[in-house]
Amino acid sequence: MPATNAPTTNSQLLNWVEEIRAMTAPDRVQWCDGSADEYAAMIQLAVDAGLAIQLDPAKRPNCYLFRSDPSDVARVENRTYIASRTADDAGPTNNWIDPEALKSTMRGLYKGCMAGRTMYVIPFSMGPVGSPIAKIGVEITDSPYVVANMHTMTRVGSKVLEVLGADGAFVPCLHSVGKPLAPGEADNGVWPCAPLDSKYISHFPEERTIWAYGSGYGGNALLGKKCLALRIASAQARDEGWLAEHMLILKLTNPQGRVHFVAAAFPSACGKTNLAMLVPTVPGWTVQTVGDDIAWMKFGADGRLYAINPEHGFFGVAPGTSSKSNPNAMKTIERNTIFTNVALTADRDIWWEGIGYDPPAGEVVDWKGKSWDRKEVAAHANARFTAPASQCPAIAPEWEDPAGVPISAILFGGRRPGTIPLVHQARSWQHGVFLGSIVGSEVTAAALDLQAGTVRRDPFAMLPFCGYHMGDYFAHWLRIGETPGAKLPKIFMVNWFRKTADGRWLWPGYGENSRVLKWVFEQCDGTGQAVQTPIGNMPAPGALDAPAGVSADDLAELLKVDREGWQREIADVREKHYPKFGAKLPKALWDELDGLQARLA
Ligand code: OXD
Ligand code: MN
Repeated sequence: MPATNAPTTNSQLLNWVEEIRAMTAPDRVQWCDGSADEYAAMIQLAVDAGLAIQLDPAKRPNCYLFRSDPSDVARVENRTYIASRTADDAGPTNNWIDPEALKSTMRGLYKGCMAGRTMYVIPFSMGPVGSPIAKIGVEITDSPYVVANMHTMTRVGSKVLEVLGADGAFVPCLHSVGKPLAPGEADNGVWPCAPLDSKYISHFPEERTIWAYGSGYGGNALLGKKCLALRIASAQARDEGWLAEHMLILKLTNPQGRVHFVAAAFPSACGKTNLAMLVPTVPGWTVQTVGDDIAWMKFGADGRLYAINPEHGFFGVAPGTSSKSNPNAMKTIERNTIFTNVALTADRDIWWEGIGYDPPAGEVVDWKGKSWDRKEVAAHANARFTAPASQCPAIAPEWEDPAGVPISAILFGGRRPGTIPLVHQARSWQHGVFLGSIVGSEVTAAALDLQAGTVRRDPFAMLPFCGYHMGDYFAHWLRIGETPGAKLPKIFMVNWFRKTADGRWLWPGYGENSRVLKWVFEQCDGTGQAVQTPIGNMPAPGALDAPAGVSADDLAELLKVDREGWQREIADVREKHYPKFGAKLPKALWDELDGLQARLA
């Protein structure tokens, strides 16, 4: 019986573990303590099963490479469900199934699904253990890969059970790879998962419960990240008056040592991790990292919003990461890192497209485990590194402060070759919510039903991650702005991705983005020089220096109000974007759209 050696007296937890054990029928149950020995044991199991390869310890100590099944390489949005009691609570932009019907289907899948495997019980904290902003989850999984990744991405172990106590609340997170083993069968080098049409990433927001089945990869399987810290937490935040957001958090210090903390939301693939770890080109300024993907923000006694990064590591996209794009990330992954779906070099090191150097001589093995033919990519486009945040050379000393850090500015951005200027500041909180609601990113390659060159709107970068109706989510943001005594952050929209008509980048990006951060800082500090425009405040002439290679004309283009472009933007929002949210789209946002149109006329 599992309960006999369970390291907790929490009866809700014990009952749940027993219920899942009876349903999934594992060979054994193991309670995870979060120790280094446990991590090493998980990795050893994976190595023995032919699922992991140790990299050269002289070059990359304690680093391992995993290769997933080619069908199990990314989040599966079309298999991700928000099973709230009514379809209207999930809203038109989430997949909804009746919760009882979904549970009945999934119980059928879970029945006996852990046969031949160990069931691991992982108590974890999202946020510093015991922080008033943190939340406890418990993940049950049959995957040693998940256990090892959860060690890095969350705080796992006995301390969490102490805080949970005999009657504390936790979010139950159930996960199985969906590949039971017959007697005597082993994985034998084959990444275990289920076929696409039996994968389910299910959320029950009223019950604060997650059931995932069939995928062993990333956000589908490490349930603390997108599932708990965004989809379930966003529903909790709505009910409790705080914010659970898809945002990085950075600390910005000026040459005089003054500090402002900034949170920023960008859709996937817009360089959030790079911005969080940016090395400024402006002399005397520093950027330090608090988080690269998720921010939980609550009001402090002084009326400011305080943010924590609920995560404990980085699950970053490897391709494109280089000493130029992100030197701090490259240093972070020098040791104690799990790599998934990158290429393996002849000298047993990692390699990927955009790493900034050619692979050394000799055979390169691609992410599928085949000798690389140099025709297809060597690393999968969504190959990842899982590395401890504490290893980041730019980690901010406050990153584990249980009180969180006070946020002065919130940035929204996306990849927009035209219209959206380099930076503009919202005129008010309500206008800022409007800007968040129209965030979009250019579709860069024709994919399925998406047409290259069109804008895909991803409001607040939360479209795949909001656990309830997006119209209600906008209303929640507006309500936050009406909190009595609130000293709200200023809101900005940024765009590093402007191009000329013939496709030339207007802005170099990377470290040069510090010039924009500097203006944002000055606006927060009351020293910024700004001009009012119909779209909001923008840097006054001379307030933002052009970096080398950006001509005065380029800068003028980056900072101009493109009236025709904005008219097209307004028409797209009015005709195609806002109608998606139906009657729940707050009137205040229609008013903002009308107001913008009138100011531009
Ligand atoms: C992520 C994403 O994996 O946003 O962080 O897709
Ligand atoms: Mn993300």
